[in-house]
Amino acid sequence: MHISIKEIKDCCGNPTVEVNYDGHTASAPSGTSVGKHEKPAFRHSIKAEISAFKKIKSKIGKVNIAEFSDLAKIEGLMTGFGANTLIALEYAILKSKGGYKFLRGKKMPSPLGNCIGGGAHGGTLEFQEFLITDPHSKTVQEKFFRNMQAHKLLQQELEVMDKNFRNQTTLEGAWAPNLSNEQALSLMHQVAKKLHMNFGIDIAASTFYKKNKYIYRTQTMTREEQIRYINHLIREYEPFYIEDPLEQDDFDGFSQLEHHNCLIVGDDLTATNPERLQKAVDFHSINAVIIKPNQVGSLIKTKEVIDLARKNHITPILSHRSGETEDNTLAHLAVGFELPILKIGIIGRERLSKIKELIRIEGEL
Ligand code: 2PG
Ligand code: MG
Repeated sequence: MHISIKEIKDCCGNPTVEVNYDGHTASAPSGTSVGKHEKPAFRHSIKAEISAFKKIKSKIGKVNIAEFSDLAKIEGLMTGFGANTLIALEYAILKSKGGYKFLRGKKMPSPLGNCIGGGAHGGTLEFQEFLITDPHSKTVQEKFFRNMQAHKLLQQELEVMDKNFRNQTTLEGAWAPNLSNEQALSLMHQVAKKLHMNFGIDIAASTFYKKNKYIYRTQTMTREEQIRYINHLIREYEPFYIEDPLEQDDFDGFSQLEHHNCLIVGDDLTATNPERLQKAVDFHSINAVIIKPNQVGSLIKTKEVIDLARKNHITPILSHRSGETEDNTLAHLAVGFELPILKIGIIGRERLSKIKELIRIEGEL
């Protein structure tokens, strides 16, 4: 069987790997706001990892993969590797076995699209992402068109609100205006209401948490102030979704947020790691969790996190990374694992490749 590996660049220019397994190629993404509990993309240098991979590829080729759990045998051979090499290989294997069909799922996710952004992804807002989704349309294609409509409408609104707006975008193709967090929140609230859609935010709070304080451009907040502030934002703007509103180790703080009408989502908090999700369950920290296979660097563990979330009534949400490639495996994982929400961008080839594949799968189903 043919197996090969090569270095490529993701959309942010970061090095990553593309693996070819039996004629099927796949690659792994990487993040910009990387949580401290994530597995590193590469253990040593990417070059060292590529040559180590070449040494064991004949062993990999001999592993018989008849069902998903057989990937554990591949993972057993790759313990010394970083997240990206193993994920790229597992994605390529998954593709060679029929993608979503191999995972036996059939349900389409709702795309949650990134419209406005800041934080580590560029621009002046501290909050990293302002996202939108359409709860009413029936098909993925309609839902995606509605996300595009919101993205377009927001562009027009931003041209009026922000004199310095020149269509700047973040790494994920969201608009990067010169506004305050609350101006952006209020705009999202209005646009979502007008279009009968739901909006959410990824605060990515760890990116502006320094020396036990949340550092905003115009003020500094203690942990208690940040908790009160987030609860105020939930009441005032009614987002349906709020991701990483507190720093990545504050399991108890997450439990003090208002969970009744809002999805309180762990991303850096849980890092797609079964032990960290169990801790979040014990603390009642969250009612939704971000699933990013490259955070944990294993599809077997990713599945474990999804199962554990479901068992505890926590909504699993599959997510892209800021540094994506044009690989479309994410679409297959969303359908194959029947994840209800896919967090993804709205513009940019590396985002559209997943959406197009989802729409293609929808046609097939
Ligand atoms: C996030 C992600 C994706 P990054 O924080 O949720 O939007 O960003 O890939 O930079 O970690
Ligand atoms: Mg996040």
